[in-house]
Amino acid sequence: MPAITRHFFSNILPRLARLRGVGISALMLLPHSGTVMAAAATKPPNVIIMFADQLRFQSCGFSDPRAITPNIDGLARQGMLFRNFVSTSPVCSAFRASLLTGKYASSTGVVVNEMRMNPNHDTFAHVLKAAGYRTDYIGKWHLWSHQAGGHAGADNNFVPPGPYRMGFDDFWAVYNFGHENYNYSYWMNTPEEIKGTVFKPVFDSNMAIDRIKQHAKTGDPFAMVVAYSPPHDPWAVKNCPPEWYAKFKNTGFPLPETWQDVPDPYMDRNTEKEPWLNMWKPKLPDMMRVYYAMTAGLDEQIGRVLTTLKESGLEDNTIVMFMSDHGEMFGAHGRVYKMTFYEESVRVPMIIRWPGQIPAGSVSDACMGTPDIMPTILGLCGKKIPAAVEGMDLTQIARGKPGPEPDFALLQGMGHTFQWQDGFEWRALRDKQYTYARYLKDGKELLFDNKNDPLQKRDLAGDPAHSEKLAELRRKMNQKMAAIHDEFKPCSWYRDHWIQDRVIMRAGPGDFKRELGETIEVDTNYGRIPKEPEQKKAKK
Ligand SMILES: [Ca+2]
Repeated sequence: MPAITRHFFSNILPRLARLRGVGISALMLLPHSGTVMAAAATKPPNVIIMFADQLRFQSCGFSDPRAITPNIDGLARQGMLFRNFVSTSPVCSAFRASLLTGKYASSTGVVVNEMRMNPNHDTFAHVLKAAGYRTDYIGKWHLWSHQAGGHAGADNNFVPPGPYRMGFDDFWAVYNFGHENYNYSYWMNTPEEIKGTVFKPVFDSNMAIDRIKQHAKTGDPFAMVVAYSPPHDPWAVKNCPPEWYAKFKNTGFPLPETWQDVPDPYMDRNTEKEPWLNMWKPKLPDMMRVYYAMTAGLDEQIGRVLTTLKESGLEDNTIVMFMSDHGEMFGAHGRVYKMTFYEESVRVPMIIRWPGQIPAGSVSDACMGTPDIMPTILGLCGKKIPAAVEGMDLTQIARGKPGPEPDFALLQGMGHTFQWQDGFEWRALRDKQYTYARYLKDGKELLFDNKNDPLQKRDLAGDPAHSEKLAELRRKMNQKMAAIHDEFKPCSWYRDHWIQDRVIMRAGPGDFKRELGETIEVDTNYGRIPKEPEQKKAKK
């Protein structure tokens, strides 16, 4: 363990214990650990959710022989791979809000990045906490912010203990922004910054490992999220582990087959032609090398967590999920980054492992999307799903049995990545064969046959032979949107109707109301930490 982390734990853990009013030794002897141990046979399963940031399905070892991800591949061999899983709103914050709540972005109100989530949702952490679980969150939160850009420091990163932690109340080591992997900060239970300089996934995994060991001692069931930062940009060589970069130094990364010299005009950033040709085009191959190196480095750290789980004797009774918040285009269709319905952006790995319960090495083609994760977690744990949840419980599918599954995944592009700029909104539907998409600004429709054209080279929307299919998918998408109160508005409409000072006040279905706890009044000044002069500068 690197020195910085040893130092970190010797300082932070006793401090945390004091905050909770108990010593470290008492933490391990909390009530009912004995009875839980005795009832090991019927013990509730633990849940560990590990997810990457920007890792597409197409760049994992099980899908690309160039990738080095033995631990992610191993998870897939030991569990179920959902090969049609899509990130419903492929951008950081929207994904995270859906993951926690089981709702669409149109119902969480987290339509663009860099806002503060409304606390009046019931998350899987709330449900499991009420059932006696310890709930831990480590890594990137991205659901607390008061401004777009310039968001370093406590005001946009320190989430005070309480309702805005959405039920993750036991261990909290979080940041909201930043993808510098060797120079970063975390916040725990005070506004004090905790700085780190080891490869960031090492920092995350060290904390996760420590928590697993503690949970193994107390015997309490736990649910833990580890939200890793790689392989998100910046893809500079200095931002990835040098030993892993060396492994990819001579690997070929040609431009994608759907590369185009003209950037996609529907893209929210990077649409200037000059840098597209003179910066992105020549640099993409080496950016991909860094991306694959970051992913390999991340995989190694995921492996350390899985090894600890095994050595702690908790492997058999722990549901492990691995996924990513969205993918990466890398030049396909004239685009970089995410925020679009194309395969490289929405398809991400989704693996669930639970030895003896989920058939090892199985593959599901269910049309699973982000809102289905939360109810599936609760279903696997045998817990009641709150009524406001919009996703589907895929427990039966995960157990390898016939069961209900969605006919298709609805995809929502609610706006710009983080600004209130109109013109980038789209909706799409993806079933086991087709992707149908529609832009808001001009009504342009696209249709791809993913089965026969997996790279989506041929848009069939204008093909008379597919006009019936187009109409059918259009109708299904409109029906689904109506059912969840998704009115498909321009991005600025959401700002004007749902949001106050980047704090979400309501969303498509109306005011938020908790089922499992007290609905609280939202104060936009709550938890703010004024900082001069940045505070003034930030006001747009
Ligand atoms: Ca992300």
